[in-house]
Amino acid sequence: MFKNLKDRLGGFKGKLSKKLEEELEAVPEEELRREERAAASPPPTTTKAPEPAIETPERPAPPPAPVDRKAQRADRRAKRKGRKEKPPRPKKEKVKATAPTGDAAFTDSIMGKMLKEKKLDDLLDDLEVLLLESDVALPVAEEIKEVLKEELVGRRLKRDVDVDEFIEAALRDSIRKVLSVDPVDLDVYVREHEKPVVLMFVGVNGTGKTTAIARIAHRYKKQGYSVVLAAGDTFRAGAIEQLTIHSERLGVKIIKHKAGSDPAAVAYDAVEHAKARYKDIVLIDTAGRMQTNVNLMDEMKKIQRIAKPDQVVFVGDSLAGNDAVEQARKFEEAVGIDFAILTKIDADAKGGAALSIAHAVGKPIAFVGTGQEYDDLEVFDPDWMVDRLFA
Ligand SMILES: Nc1nc2c(ncn2[C@@H]2O[C@H](COP(=O)(O)OP(=O)(O)OP(=O)(O)O)[C@@H](O)[C@H]2O)c(=O)[nH]1
Ligand SMILES: [Mg+2]
Repeated sequence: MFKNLKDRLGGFKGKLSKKLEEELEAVPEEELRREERAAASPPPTTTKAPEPAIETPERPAPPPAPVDRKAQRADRRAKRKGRKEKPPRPKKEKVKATAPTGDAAFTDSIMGKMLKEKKLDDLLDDLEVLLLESDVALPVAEEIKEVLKEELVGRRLKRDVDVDEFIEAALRDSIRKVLSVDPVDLDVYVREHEKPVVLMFVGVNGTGKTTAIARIAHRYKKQGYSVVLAAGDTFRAGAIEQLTIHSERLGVKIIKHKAGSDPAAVAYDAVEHAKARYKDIVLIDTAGRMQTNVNLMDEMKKIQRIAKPDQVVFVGDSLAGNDAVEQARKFEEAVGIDFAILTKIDADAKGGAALSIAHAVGKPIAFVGTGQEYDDLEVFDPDWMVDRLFA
């Protein structure tokens, strides 16, 4: 899952942290000493007190014991390369329970590591390219780049920060930000909403709508709800039979009409049935349709007008990458989607759609399909995605 994107992000992280390390090494030893002495006895000033983030606040003269900086750097390089043999440790053992990340990783001290904007820009362009190659939508790739840049430009890292960890935290942050739109918790929604809760599933052909419906039915049946399926794909041969098989396996009611009949009427009947029998949830299947087919998009609008679903669920195939994002946009324009389910991520190496849909459409991904079984439906949230990318 997301292997391609994960590997590339790992490579980028390595390059960026190497550059940061080199920046420190580029500062001549003599200069570092001078800066260190200056920081140890700062000139008297009438302005505000030093901030707690400063690495070496108001230490009295004499200057601090010289630290074996070469050894420190060698140590860090060796750690990066995963070498077994250890270079000589610096005299003072560093106590680093957890490396500072985010704002805590920065210092106002002139001794910190800083990456010049030009060098950073070049690296961030590499990041953008690798994201685009992983099918991340352009505005999303740009946003990730910008957020990361804001985190880094003109700021100096404390010397004891583990650069690798710091870069990973900054990358995680920037990705989490683009994934964060108002989340949806369908379990809470179903629990608190007036019954029946009506969900209509839309998307292009073969993305996994019918399978997603079966999985959602399974999920909520397990939670004790009564579920009704509406066989609203009256168009594709075999679609009604496919949903009927799921209803039998799952032991849930199905409302169906003849093949070729009006899908809006099927959906309406299912909702009426649920109301009359006090059922909790109605799941409306619809035929797959290309977002460019005006007639079929109009037919979908009619189902929506008549069945009045509480939530419209866009089902996207993660393997479609950027296309899935474009489809989501078009369905959003046509019927206004409430959230997305992204299927087949078990087979998706790129991860672009998963990263892009929420930001591009402004609607969250609520679940992802992770395999072929009824249970292969996982709740999606930004941390879930970020953890998989950096696992
Ligand atoms: N690997 C994998 N396959 C999936 C997943 N979800 C669905 N599929 C497969 O995708 C294929 C299409 O699934 P359907 O549920 O029939 O798709 P649909 O959107 O209803 O298709 P149409 O009704 O033709 O528009 C089936 O073979 C499913 O088994 C998933 O999360 N992972
Ligand atoms: Mg179907």
